[in-house]
Amino acid sequence: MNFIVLTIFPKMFNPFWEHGIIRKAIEQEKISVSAIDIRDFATGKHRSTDDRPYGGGCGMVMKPEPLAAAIRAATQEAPFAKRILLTPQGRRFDQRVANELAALNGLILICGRYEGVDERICQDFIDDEMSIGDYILTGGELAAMIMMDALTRLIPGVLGDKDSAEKETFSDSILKHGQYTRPSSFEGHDVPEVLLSGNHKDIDQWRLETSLIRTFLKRPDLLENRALSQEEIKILKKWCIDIEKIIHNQSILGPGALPGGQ
Ligand code: 4GY
Repeated sequence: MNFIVLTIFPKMFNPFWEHGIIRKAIEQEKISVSAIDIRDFATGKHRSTDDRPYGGGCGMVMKPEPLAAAIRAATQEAPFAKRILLTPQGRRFDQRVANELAALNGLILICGRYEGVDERICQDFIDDEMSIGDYILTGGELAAMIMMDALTRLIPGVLGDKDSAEKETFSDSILKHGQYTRPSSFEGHDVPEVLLSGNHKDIDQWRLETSLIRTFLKRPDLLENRALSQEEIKILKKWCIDIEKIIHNQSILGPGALPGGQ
């Protein structure tokens, strides 16, 4: 995947590109990255990239000419890349969209600043608008990094094989189970015994069950929008039966009849 970012702050991307998995992906040529400084395409004595809004009002607007020239230069470098403007007005970026975009071979990520970019850029020079969430940043740069980060880890060979297998089973719609490492007892809290058992069938079952219950408790919206597997339906039904048993016993015997009742 070829990422080209257009920004007035190209140096913001250096620390991001120089660390961890992203750095490794660049070194192994799984991705290539470059930043184009929009100011390089600005003309005039001050090389300004912003100007006052027509109609008045506070703040500045990103001028169209330097941005258009920068987008043209990027398109020449990567003719088939999709041109995306980062803005809260865009389509919401989530794991599903990430999976979709990770299959592309190039993205030109356009980072606005000030109060926004001239509307004519949005109309004629971009293919899509994307938002990373309903909040307003001071510029699109952090949003571009978030997209590159989420996309890079989906590219085959960037994470270990073990990780990618896991990605398929859970991916976009269920929360991850709890994870533990040594020591097996930490400040009075023990690692669940099944994880020490060495029984991989039991471990997989435990992981699926805890993933499901977590998702049900913390993010039920994710389950509602999910095509459940046979295995998952089985687990959910088992909980239903267990809960119904508890209610049934209470209604027949009454709470006072149970041990611990008064
Ligand atoms: N949210 N998702 C976002 C953003 C900053 C003014 C246009 C977001 O993607 N980008 O808040 N971007 C604005 C700042 C110009 C971009």
